[in-house]
Amino acid sequence: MKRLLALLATGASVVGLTVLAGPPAQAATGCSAEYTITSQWAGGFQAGVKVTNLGDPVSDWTLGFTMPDTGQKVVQGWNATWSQSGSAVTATGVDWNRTLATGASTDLGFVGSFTGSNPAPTSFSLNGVACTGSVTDPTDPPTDPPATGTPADVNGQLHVCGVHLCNQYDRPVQLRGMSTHGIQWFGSCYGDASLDALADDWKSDLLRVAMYVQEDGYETDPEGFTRQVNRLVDMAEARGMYALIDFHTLTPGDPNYNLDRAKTFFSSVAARNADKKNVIYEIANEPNGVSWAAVKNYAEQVIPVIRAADPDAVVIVGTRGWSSLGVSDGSNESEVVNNPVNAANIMYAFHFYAASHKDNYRATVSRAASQLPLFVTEFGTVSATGGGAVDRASSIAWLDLLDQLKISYANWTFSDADEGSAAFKPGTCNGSDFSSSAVLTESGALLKSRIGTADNFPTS
Ligand code: IDC
Repeated sequence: MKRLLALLATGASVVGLTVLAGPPAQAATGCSAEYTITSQWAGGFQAGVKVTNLGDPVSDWTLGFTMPDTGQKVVQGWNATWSQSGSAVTATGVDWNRTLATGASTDLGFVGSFTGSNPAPTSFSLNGVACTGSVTDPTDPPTDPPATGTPADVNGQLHVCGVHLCNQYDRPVQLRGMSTHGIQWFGSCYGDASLDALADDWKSDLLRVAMYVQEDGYETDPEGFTRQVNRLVDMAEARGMYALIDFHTLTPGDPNYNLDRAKTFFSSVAARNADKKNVIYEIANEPNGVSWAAVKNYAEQVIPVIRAADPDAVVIVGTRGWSSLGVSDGSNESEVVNNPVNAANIMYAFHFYAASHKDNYRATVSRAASQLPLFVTEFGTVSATGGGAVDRASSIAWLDLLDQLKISYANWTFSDADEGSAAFKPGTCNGSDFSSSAVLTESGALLKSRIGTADNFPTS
């Protein structure tokens, strides 16, 4: 459902408007607001608002609008400080989008609830100046010119800012990409041709390198697997993609079982890749059957090992219940919020499988996203077994939510495994075609279409 509202004003009033340059006799004011409901479910919805300043530059702004139905409430918003009093909603700019030049836009959004109907808001205003007028042509929205260069070139060294992943310009970014399957099994899927396709055709921002520790993985040949991981880091770097180094613990679920291996592995890969800008470390894929306290203890021992060698890289910590922020073990994000890992520049992993994990998991992510830096380092479009049918509706609801919240993701898997989560049909990796639609599964086609849209990474 897409509703567009656009409001234009040129005008006379200077009420509430901060003018940056030169005191004109009458400052030009005006805004357009493009309101879009990106998904809606029983009693809830997500909406995005693109605000464009059509007047003189502002160094501070507050957007106001009115909810027409008394049951409509903003539950949680992003990219602004949101509040609501009765039917009046306000959203005030935050550090990185507080200044809006003439013609500049910023994207805000919120998760809302409603009881009766859910009509589009009315009476949009910017800094108290009512924006009235005609409707913008939705086919011609104002956009920033696309940044040129690869994802790693444009964004450079990443860091965590607030709850977001930020680029070298200190602006939030969302990376969208794919995860390998277990590299001990699917090595033939990760050669030059397939990674060229991932970078050039899929326009993937990242490659997650899933290095299982058990199941014939790292523990059987630490040096060999370390070499394989480094090789894939280099191949991602050569194609301008980020590389997420995934220490793929799964069974046993207590990451402390692999603590010594993790220290050995991460001290080696962090030293070897310290000067690269494209590396992110994921220290435990899916803790399970273990308390958050035990996971936190593991993280607080492994992170210093990484920092000693590579001080500025982002580190991602798995969460309880197969990286469900505890939900799959009957808990929720509060155990992390109340007892966070004692380290800076870290994010927390959230995983889901769209056919198994639905509204209550999405509600958890919506809530947690304003309190914890989240990275969906793995998700599938199918059931948690990795197989079964693609749940299209749930997958799209998830991807829309992640886009709105600017949460980065990697999809399981960029492989030709004989299971519904694989992007390629079985046998594809024996051939040389990784680009045509003929080799894609339903899941692969869906993900390629989502990942391949323009990134529009901010560059200032
Ligand atoms: C699955 C693979 C499957 C393999 C199995 C056991 O798809 O081929 O036999 O692991 O190693 C996860 C895990 C991920 C799982 C995936 C699907 O991180 O290793 O892969 N899954 O079951 N968490 C939830 C689902």
